[in-house]
Amino acid sequence: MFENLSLFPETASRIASEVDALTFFLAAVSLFFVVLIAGCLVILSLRFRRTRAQQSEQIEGSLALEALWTVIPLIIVLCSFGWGAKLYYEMRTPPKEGMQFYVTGKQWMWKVQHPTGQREINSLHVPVGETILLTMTSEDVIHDFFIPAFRVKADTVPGMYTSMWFEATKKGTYHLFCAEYCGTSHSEMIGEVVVMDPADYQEWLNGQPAGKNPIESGKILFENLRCDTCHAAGSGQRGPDLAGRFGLPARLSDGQTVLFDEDYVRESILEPNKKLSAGFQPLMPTYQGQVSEDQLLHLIAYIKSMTDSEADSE
Ligand code: HEC
Ligand SMILES: [Cu+2]
Repeated sequence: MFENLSLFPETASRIASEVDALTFFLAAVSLFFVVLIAGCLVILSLRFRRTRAQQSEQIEGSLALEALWTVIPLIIVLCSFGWGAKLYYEMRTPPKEGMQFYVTGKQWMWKVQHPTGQREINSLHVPVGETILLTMTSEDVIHDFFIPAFRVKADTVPGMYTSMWFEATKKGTYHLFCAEYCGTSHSEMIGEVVVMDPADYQEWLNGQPAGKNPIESGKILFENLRCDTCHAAGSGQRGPDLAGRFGLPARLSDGQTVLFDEDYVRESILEPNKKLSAGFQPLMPTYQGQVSEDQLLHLIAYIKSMTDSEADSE
């Protein structure tokens, strides 16, 4: 009966209980001081009210007191900061290994693609106990992907990628919300996250039209768009070798270095001349308007998957 009335969302991911512990700590500290200060206020007002004509003793200065109410709050605040920073770092640093999902926000729906290629809209099926990595973007305006039961939430921003990760610990169906006002039907941009046994998840996947997985789709695009004419493996090509580059620094012609990540690949495809790769001419044509957000994600997935050994054997 109170299912929809709960004051607190369910706790269904590995990070959730840690987030809650910090929340409760902050709430407890606040409550303690609220009670202390309000209590003192009431008691002292009663005790020293005018009609009783009782005078309190004036304290002109006390080093001990000053030190005490400086040091104690300082320690509490530093503890909260340290704890919060540690947790934030943990939430913001995706593990290296995990199942890579892609999420695209669009007025007003969530589009999801599974590592094996299956797609769904406004729902996300995941196996319990696995690390789920989400690479997210938006096709129009800023949205925000929010799963309260997992205590995870991140903006999806047009023109760039954000990432998020979680590990679901409890089977069940949970709310998925858009938490950034994004237009008329923002309130309908909702969905559900279904956490299943790995075997059930596999069965669910088998029941969905699979198509190609993002890496395969990316490989085909890479050939169809003729990227391979300039980016074939080995040196001496018109364009730089892309294999084994992902996640490493890339040198630019103006001497700067940038991280070879999702955003850099995206920009290289849409605005190739904005950041020139060191030692190369601005020969690459722009693909602006020719590739969709989905296709960009696929190209990125493929470039990410290219390893040196694979390129050598080709
Ligand atoms: C006509 C040849 C040509 C084609 C076709 C081409 N590129 Fe390029 N690409 C280049 C050159 C030259 C550079 C280096 C200069 C620059 O940064 O613009 C480059 C740079 C890049 C970079 C940055 C690499 C680095 O080392 O910093 C990426 C990523 C990239 N291309 C991806 C693609 C993708 C994906 C396609 C197909 C959609 C493609 N390219 C099509 C010539 C090409
Ligand atoms: Cu939205």
